[in-house]
Amino acid sequence: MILFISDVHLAPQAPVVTRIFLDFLAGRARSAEHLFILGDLFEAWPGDDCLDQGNAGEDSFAADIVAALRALTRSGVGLSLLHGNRDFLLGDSFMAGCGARLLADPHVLSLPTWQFVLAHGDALCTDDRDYQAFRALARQDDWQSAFLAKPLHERRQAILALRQQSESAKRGKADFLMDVNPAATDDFLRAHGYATLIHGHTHRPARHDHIVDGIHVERWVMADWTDQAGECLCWDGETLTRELLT
Ligand SMILES: [Mn+2]
Repeated sequence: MILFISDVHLAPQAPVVTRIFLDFLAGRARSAEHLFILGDLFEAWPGDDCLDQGNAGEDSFAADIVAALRALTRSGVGLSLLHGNRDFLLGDSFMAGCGARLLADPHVLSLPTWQFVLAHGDALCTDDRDYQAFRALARQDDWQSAFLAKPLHERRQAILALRQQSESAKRGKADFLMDVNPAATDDFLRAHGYATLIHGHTHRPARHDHIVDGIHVERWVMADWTDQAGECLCWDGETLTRELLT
């Protein structure tokens, strides 16, 4: 059985979500062959050096999450992650610490009985030009090395400022800007062999039916996690099922 989760948005300020996530790792996730995390596991990620001793500050939040993921992979569960728009700086040290594999976004997942394509989902929100411009910039090696060269506290500040900007911009944004673009999505499904798409990012959980070139393609959008509940998708080899996690 394979499990998918997305948009957990872990943060020290969200203890209930953290508790639901840690329970999930120690419980439900243990019966899976593999867990796929489709981006935005963390609300923010300033760089893997936040895990270094001495940098953790007063709490060891990030290190505790790594330890819990490590315990999962040590128990024999495979773990793969995609970057989200919040945690695209998750790097090699984080992956090694967890025993996880970083996947390119999108990732084609070919299973014996079905073909999936996994994505965070932000790349399909092409109507939001401002965001796409930032995404293109921030995914460049030059930009990332320059950013990571700044002191950790400066990076944390910069991320906070960016979040505030984006929150206030969001309030003025039309609804469609924050969802996937239909034509871009159809092109994407066509380019990936009409595989079942699973993504998160939009926080609009649903199962959409697309007809592309006369072919029926399913698109599953995963929920973000809140203080009320988290969500995983379970593939048992035949069907996908949503499971509520509390
Ligand atoms: Mn996102």
